[in-house]
Amino acid sequence: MLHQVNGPLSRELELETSSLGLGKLPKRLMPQATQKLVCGFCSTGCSLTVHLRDNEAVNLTATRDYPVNLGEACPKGWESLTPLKAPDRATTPYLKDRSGKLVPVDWDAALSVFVEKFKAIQKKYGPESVAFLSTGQFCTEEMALLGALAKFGMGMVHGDANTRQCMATAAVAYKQSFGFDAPPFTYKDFEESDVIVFVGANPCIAHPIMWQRVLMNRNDPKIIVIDPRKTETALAATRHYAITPKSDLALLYGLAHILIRNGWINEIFIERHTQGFTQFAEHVRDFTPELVSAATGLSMEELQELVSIIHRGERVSFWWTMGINQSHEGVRAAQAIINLALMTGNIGRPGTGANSITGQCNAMGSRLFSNTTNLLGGHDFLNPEHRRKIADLLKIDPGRIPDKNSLAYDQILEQIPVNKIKGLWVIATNPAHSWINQHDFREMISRLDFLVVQDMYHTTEMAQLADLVLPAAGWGEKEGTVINSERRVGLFRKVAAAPGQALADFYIFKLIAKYWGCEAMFREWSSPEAVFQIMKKISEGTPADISGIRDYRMIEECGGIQWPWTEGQDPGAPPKAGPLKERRLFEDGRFYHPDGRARFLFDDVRPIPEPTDSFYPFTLLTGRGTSAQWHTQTRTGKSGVLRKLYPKDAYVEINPEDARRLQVEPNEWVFVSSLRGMVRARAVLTSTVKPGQIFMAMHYPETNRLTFAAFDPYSRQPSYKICAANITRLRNG
Ligand SMILES: Nc1nc2c(c(=O)[nH]1)N[C@H]1C(S)=C(S)[C@@H](COP(=O)(O)OP(=O)(O)OC[C@H]3O[C@@H](n4cnc5c(=O)[nH]c(N)nc54)[C@H](O)[C@@H]3O)O[C@H]1N2
Ligand SMILES: Nc1nc2c(c(=O)[nH]1)N[C@H]1C(S)=C(S)[C@@H](COP(=O)(O)OP(=O)(O)OC[C@H]3O[C@@H](n4cnc5c(=O)[nH]c(N)nc54)[C@H](O)[C@@H]3O)O[C@H]1N2
Ligand code: SF4
Ligand SMILES: [Mo]
Repeated sequence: MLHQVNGPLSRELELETSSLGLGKLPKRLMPQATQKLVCGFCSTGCSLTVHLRDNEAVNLTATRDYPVNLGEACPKGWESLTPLKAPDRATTPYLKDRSGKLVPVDWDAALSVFVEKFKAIQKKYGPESVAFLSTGQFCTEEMALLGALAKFGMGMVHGDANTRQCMATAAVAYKQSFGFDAPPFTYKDFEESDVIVFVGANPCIAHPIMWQRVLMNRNDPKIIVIDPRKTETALAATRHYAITPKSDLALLYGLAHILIRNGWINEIFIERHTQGFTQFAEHVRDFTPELVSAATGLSMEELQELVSIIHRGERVSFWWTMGINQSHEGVRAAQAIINLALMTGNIGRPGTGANSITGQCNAMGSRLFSNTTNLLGGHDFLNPEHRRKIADLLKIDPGRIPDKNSLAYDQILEQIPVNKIKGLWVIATNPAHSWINQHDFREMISRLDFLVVQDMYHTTEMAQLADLVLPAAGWGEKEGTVINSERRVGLFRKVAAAPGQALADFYIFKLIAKYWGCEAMFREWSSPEAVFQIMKKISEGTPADISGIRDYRMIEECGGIQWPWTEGQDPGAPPKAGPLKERRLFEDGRFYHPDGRARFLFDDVRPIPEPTDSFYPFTLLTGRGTSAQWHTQTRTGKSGVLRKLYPKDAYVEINPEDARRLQVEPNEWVFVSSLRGMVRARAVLTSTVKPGQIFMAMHYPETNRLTFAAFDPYSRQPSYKICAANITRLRNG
């Protein structure tokens, strides 16, 4: 049954379309009885089917015939519609008044102030003095428009995204090793491996539906988990190796050492498809089992056993997530995983690969198209040919494209107190909770002349610091594409009207272009789907070529399409589209470096930045707490159902032995402190953490008041995962 467009939906679309001269409501936006769309939380990219009645989304189910989730969804997915209706949605723009209070204003006032303030800052301090920080959580078309508007239209040079907190390490590692930022796998590999190695990843909590794919593996696979904590995933694994935090690099070099010593390597693959193995073999010669055992806390037998399992596997896949990426030496650790896959020939075949699992629903879109760490579509700001190519495609003056790279996230922040950056525009991220070391972060932010926050809610920690809040539509209230962990381009669809005057980020950017006076540059960028056509052209001839994806309908019909999909490739007849369903990279052994070879890259192991001492004797680990919580909880915190599934208060996991020594009782309030500060949390006694280690979930604002800002030198990703901390009892204090 088809439903009519009712009041609010048509009013909003009218505003979006008429104010921008976008013409009539396209037929495909007309609501239907059900609408499939990709989930807006994690990078798994499940498809959800929204059921509509009288043009209202009334229910949601997990889509059965989608190749990612096959009818499954996790609690966040099931509860996706609830956060849209929260009472603290930003329904108008808000401007800070003289008393420091955010008061509602209309769009015209908001955008006039936006332009006036940012232009004044640029005039006083130079064009580089305004920067943006965006996200991996909205559509690729929105990322592309924002990146182009900010850099080519508004003259900014510096812009980064929360993907720096998350994926920067994997992106740099792949780029250096493979010649392009290209996760090689397809989810089918979870089902086809006979050995599955998870390093610093807890998919039972963080990617529950990927974990379902592991459970569908019929080869009785050996599941290996390398994590200091006995996580939910470790509990379900064949073997858990509880290494000393941040000893991954030593461990991985040690495994390579034993493999080489035993002759358990694939010489043919190494010879034909790689470069640098001899030097690498030389490097790992020092990483003897004795040394590695001391560094990792694993016994020599455990090391031998782990190597034997990898050797005996015919299809070994390696998967890593934040336990590797968030590290002071994350890039080299990720590459040490890549090296293991290369030297054993475990890449390019079913059930193999050196596979980085992404985090947010569109981390991959951000890596390709946000115009932050690289020029649109994986191009290079420093390459004049690339700048000319993009300028020609967009019909703009090449001089408008910056010929230098953006500063990284932490460097942007550091420029604030020294008056180099004075205006900041924060979009769809909440760093006043999620950025490392909140004390420093807030100090830097307080030195801005003007802070704009664009979010669904006016109550986030970041919005509360803003001078101007722009109200954004969220998932389900707009359309566009997102790219999941296995490079699958999927679709967001509009199934609900955004509340009040909130607008899709896409149309906020269009309005800003108009107020800034550069709308002519974006005439062709008239709708998300028009931008998708531009992205296709930009991608042509690159490893992430999507020129063969005709339009949104084709994406829908095929159940998402993995990149690359090149113009002229035969998709088969939709909806069957057999060859489109599951594809992995490097089946021909050719990598993206000009010589076609992957590189072995390595470095010395470096000491951890903040070791424990007698004042701070505990290693504080951080990460995801439950499958019902998402990051800073601005969305998942709005669902009563989800709230029942996780602890209300910040909590700290302590080993019972330590608790006994400190006389801490279960559920007691304790102080957790680090050199950055002290917070209160409830004690949870559990042997999932080892003695001397404690764990806090990132979903509570307390956690990043303690973390220590150290960074990987290549990726500049924060090393969130460990710092030195102490526990004291409240009752004594
Ligand atoms: N429910 C839920 N799911 C999510 C998210 C969410 O907020 N909630 N966020 C999404 C996002 S953006 C991301 S990036 C992913 C993150 O997904 P994961 O990376 O799987 O989750 P984390 O809990 O951050 O970290 C994984 C593990 O790293 C371990 N670890 C800590 N230090 C080390 C170390 O030195 N070495 C090793 N080997 N392991 C270590 C931790 O103990 C933890 O169990 O989850 C995504 N999915
Ligand atoms: N200690 C510690 N800290 C961590 C981590 C850790 O493991 N340990 N993990 C890090 C990682 S991997 C990540 S990815 C970050 C995540 O950190 P954040 O990006 O700060 O976390 P979110 O809560 O997802 O913030 C997204 C914001 O965007 C808003 N939003 C959602 N959809 C839209 C939209 O369509 N448009 C607009 N304009 N706004 C929208 C939400 O309301 C929310 O305020 O946290 C990092 N912080
Ligand atoms: S696993 Fe991820 S993509 Fe799937 S329903 Fe849950 S949050 Fe959404
Ligand atoms: Mo992330």
